[in-house]
Amino acid sequence: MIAVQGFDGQRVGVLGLGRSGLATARALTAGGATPVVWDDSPEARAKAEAEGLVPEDLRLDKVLGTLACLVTSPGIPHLYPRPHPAIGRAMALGIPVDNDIGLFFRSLGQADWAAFDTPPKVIAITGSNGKSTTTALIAHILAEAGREVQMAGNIGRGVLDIDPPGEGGIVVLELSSYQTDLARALTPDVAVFTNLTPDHLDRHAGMGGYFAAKRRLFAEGGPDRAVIGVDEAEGVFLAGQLAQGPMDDRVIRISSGQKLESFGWSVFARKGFLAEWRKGRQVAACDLRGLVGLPGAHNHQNAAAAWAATRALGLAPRDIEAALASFQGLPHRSQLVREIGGVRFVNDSKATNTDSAAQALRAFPRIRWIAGGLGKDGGIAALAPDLGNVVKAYLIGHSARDFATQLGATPQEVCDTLDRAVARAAAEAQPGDVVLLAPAAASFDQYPNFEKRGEHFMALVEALPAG
Ligand code: UMA
Repeated sequence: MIAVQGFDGQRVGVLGLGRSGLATARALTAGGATPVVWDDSPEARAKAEAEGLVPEDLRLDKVLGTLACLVTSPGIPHLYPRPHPAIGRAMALGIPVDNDIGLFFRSLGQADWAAFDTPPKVIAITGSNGKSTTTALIAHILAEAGREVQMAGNIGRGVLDIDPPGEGGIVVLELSSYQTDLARALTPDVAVFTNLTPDHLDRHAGMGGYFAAKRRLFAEGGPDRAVIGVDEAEGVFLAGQLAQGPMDDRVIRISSGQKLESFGWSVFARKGFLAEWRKGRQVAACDLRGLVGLPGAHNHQNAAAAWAATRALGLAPRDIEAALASFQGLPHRSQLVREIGGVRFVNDSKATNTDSAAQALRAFPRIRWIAGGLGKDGGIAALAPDLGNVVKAYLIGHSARDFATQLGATPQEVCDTLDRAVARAAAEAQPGDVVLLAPAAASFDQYPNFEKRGEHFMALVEALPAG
């Protein structure tokens, strides 16, 4: 773990005792501070007590008044739609409010780094879509190249939970807008902005606040290199604002679809090929078609971001290319489960909304599409332009009949359960087809979460007879 520096002998509040909160409490103790912990859930408090932590109600002024700082968890609002009562009171009392990301950046550097030839580096990834895949891909490429690498942040591990990095070690952090919005220190060596589409707007009071939260990762004096997706207006603005001119190669522009040839440094993917350009000439290229862990244009953007970030750390194109080929993808995201007689079975259970389902539907040519669950507002109406590759839909869950109506002329069958949908799709699939679970709906009508739905799909596919 990273021992938190700067609070030795002081009391520090920790609000929220999930993954980030518990890791923060341990890291504060390791740094000589006394964590004063609170969670609104009695179960979470009991779990913390079992670890030897002593909850105190952080909503009370008499407790808040004893703190040097209040550290809050990303899932707890500090501004919008309204601050959690403890945070609102702390702000009114003038007590600094921070999060684990701020503590991490303030505590990472160690005196003994001065003796290292290669000090540790931090790569931080933010953006609306593709963050987790890009983070995992960067970590995979670095590990394959023999670097000591650790992954943390929004990808599921509290940042203070990692081991102190050694000589040449690299920390790859996925950062959500909840995390970048508040952190009082944000100083990665390389920062990546994948793309921007509306998300979490209630927490940021709209799109302006959402972009401002992500932009904090690139504040003046921030990263040595900024990798910026320029397929939306916000990315174009950010790249233009950070670069001193188009040839400034501290900014690496990336795109999926655009040719970016007249910049200091750029990496772009078009029609399944990746190209890297530097100062007006092409310096590397890579064929992305056939990469099993990275199907579809959205994954090619992730590949461009990971290529740029690892090139910024000095890796050679041939090493990156080899690692792209061995990347297996993340569970439940375009995950190839099995191929039987020329039919591929792909688990994209994470596609819980129409945006992510659309990306999956564009990624494969002939799709037997398993969809449904607890549909969102508007159902699948927004997917009408993306149904061209669907040979037939197999509909499950609460929304099966609504989705059937919205599909209109697309061949379809209401199967109700995943068991039946997998059996029917497998029986009807022809060589070259992809049986794709991309539900465009939440799982909660039939499963506790999307992971359990994806695991059930994988178990059903594994149980199918071979060829
Ligand atoms: N809590 C309160 N009061 C409240 C709200 C919550 O006390 O008003 C308590 C809950 O009872 C719970 C704790 O706060 O015990 C949960 O805190 P949290 O929601 O911040 O969850 P953590 O377990 O600390 O996980 C967080 C991130 N969660 C969120 O951002 C919601 C994890 O990202 C991250 O992996 C983890 O820190 C480690 O860094 C998850 C996520 O859903 C994957 N992220 C969102 C997303 O990807 O869309 C942003």
